[in-house]
Amino acid sequence: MVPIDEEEARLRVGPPADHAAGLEAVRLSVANAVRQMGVRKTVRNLRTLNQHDGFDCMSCAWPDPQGHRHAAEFCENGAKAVSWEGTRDTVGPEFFAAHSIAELAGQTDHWLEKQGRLTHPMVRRDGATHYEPISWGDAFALVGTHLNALDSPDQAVFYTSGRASNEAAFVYQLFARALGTNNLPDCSNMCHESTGTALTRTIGIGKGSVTLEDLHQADLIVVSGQNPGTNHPRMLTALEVAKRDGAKILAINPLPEAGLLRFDNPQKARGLVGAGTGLADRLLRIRSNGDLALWQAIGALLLERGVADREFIESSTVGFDAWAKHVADVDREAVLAATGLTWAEIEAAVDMLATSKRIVHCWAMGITQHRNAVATIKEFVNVALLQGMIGKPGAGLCPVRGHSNVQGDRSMGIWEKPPALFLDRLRDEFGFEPPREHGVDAADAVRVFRDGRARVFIALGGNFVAAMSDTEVTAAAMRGAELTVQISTKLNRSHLDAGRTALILPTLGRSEQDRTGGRVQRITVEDSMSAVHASRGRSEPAGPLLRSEVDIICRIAAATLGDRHDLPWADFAEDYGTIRERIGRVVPGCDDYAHRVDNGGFTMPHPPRDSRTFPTREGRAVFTVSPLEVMTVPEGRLVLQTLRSHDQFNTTIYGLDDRYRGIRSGRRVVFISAADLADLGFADGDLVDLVSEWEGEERRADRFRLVEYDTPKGCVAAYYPETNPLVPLDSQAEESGTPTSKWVIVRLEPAMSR
Ligand SMILES: Nc1nc2c(c(=O)[nH]1)N[C@H]1C(S)=C(S)[C@@H](COP(=O)(O)OP(=O)(O)OC[C@H]3O[C@@H](n4cnc5c(=O)[nH]c(N)nc54)[C@H](O)[C@@H]3O)O[C@H]1N2
Ligand SMILES: Nc1nc2c(c(=O)[nH]1)N[C@H]1C(S)=C(S)[C@@H](COP(=O)(O)OP(=O)(O)OC[C@H]3O[C@@H](n4cnc5c(=O)[nH]c(N)nc54)[C@H](O)[C@@H]3O)O[C@H]1N2
Ligand SMILES: [Mo]
Repeated sequence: MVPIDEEEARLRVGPPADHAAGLEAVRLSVANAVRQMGVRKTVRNLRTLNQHDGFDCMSCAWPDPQGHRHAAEFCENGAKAVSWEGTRDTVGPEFFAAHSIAELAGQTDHWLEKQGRLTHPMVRRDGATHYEPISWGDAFALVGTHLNALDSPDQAVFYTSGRASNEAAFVYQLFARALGTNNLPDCSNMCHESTGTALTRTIGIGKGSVTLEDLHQADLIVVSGQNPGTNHPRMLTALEVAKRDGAKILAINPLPEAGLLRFDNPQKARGLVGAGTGLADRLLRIRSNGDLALWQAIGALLLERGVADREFIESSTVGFDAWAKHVADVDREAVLAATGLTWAEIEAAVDMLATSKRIVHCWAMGITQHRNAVATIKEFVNVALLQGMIGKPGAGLCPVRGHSNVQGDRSMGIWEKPPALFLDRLRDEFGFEPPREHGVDAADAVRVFRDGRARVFIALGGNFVAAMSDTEVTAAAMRGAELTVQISTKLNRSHLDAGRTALILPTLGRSEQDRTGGRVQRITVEDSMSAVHASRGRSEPAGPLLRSEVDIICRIAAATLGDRHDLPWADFAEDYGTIRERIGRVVPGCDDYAHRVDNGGFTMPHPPRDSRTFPTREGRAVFTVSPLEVMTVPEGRLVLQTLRSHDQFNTTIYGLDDRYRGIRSGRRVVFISAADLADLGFADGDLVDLVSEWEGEERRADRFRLVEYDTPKGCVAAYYPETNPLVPLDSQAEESGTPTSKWVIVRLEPAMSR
């Protein structure tokens, strides 16, 4: 293990970058790929990544261009994800014999995943100190025995991380519902759930309303609470295209993220040689959680200036008058306090909105992971509706999704609150009555294990223990489970803080060839803009024993349900085409699914985008009124946002650098303003412990280096998942239940020397 002090000694802090990507990024990504995969595999993988007949990048949900694609249709971080999956290192029985679970638990998240790909099914028997090998057959039988011994199917929880394919997701939810539970939490609960909640209420569908083409055609793109240079690098290309055609970009972020400032497109000679494209025309350096206030003020100012698409408001919306009255009364002092902006800055943003004809609003975790996230997103919608910026070319709402298939998984029914229509169609297709009662979301999943109300936890990918808030509580809850089953590619925290009996089931990654049932199988995915297409990996699997996700789920299902409900698990695994036939008959908007994905894919219907129809209760788009609440921070305390470095994918830590923010060889840093350092009597470089305060409780994360940074006073930032122990389980967004990962009240204490 790398002790924290050693990491502390290695940590280097330099100046942050003022631009993203460029030649440096390409060089780094290819060199890293070759190191991990070797030359041949690197060429094969990177050549097929995001190509029409290749595999879909697993790094984010950004869409691919419809027509022409570059020979290198990927970004630095996509290449990292592929290399990480394609590594030649493996973790097999010898590894687990040599390392006890307790010993592995002392390692960092970076170290754990870096050991390589999981190659054998492994079990930790109740009371054992080590994992030992188990045959696939015994593993499936073991899961079946535990599930069949439950008093109620609701004692089982089926988690999904958003990398699972549509086919895997479909059979997984079918299995859970055939067993009798809607306990299908997913990573979306921690991610864009606030978006889904807000959009379903206001426009009648929980997905974004734009295509890539709309972004290209926009004349204003607003990017709120998102760091695309790191997390959606290919989005920078779309921003560049729009800018070339005269679009303006308004970015709203507490931090001056490099990718928002300037972009050197590595796919173009221009990017290779020189200056690149300046991106944001205006960057509003907002205080954490100031967005609700900002957008209410923007609404008020637009109204004052008489900006409104009256015809659209009349014909297609309800609630305008109440909203207009509400924002007209907005308290300007409160807005200034909440945002930390000047009135002139807000007016300047309003100028940009008022003079634009085609506006796209983009947002991500800086918006969704707040207590009032749903209200903030509803406010984006209010302003978009006011200007009629939905359902016309170049305009719309663009929540930028995280995991590459998180949106597809939802479409396939991975949801603890499934719509009645979906369940009806499932019943009609498969001839059993699915459960109607809502299941648990991610936070409730922790609660039911903590309280001994659930016994079996199955995870289709992901790293629930490290990704979820309140790490200590979540880990203890999982250790209390009778059985945990992790379908995984790499070793992670969730295999160590696992149930009394614990299974690790190694699975194929997306870049690998899937020969389940003796034929080459394809899978399908849906991107952030509702485009569905096929994906097929070509690499040799990391080991001969690996099984596909679909195969593993179907076999667990068969071992559990036998011929209950007469579901054709063997056929599904034999030929994924038979799953696609069923998807076509069950999932709304997927008619003729198998045929359409065979022919190059299609875009899922989206009534507001397609025809300005709004499937809400009112049958129209809905203006909503949200009270303006200014979240305050107690004296001497700071608000912490927990975010991603450039060298990680969620809990997967590729390396210890965060190039754009000037950090090398370490992750335990807290970005803090000079003013806060001075006020609190600390200096740049000091080591501190972070103590979070929540309803009389305290949570700690020790030994972080303070880094003076250009962040608003009172607002500090540090990396996730190291800071997840600080996020209280009960600190959740209203209505959506998303953990408030961007709003954690902390105080700093000098680190005790060791
Ligand atoms: N390489 C890479 N790609 C990824 C991921 C990854 O970890 N690595 N993760 C994937 C996933 S699952 C997701 S969900 C996305 C995440 O993509 P992002 O949402 O870009 O991820 P974060 O790092 O959480 O960044 C949050 C941004 O919001 C800003 N912010 C924080 N609080 C506020 C606020 O109150 N108001 C405003 N306006 N801004 C705020 C932060 O300064 C930061 O720039 O990326 C996906 N893509
Ligand atoms: N504090 C804080 N917490 C957060 C966030 C935050 O911003 N701040 N962000 C939240 C967000 S947006 C999200 S989406 C969640 C992410 O939560 P998760 O999706 O649960 O976590 P990941 O880190 O993406 O999961 C990584 C693991 O997935 C497995 N894996 C990788 N590829 C595959 C595959 O192809 N198949 C299978 N079966 N397994 C695979 C590997 O074993 C790897 O260790 O975290 C959330 N947690
Ligand atoms: Mo996410």
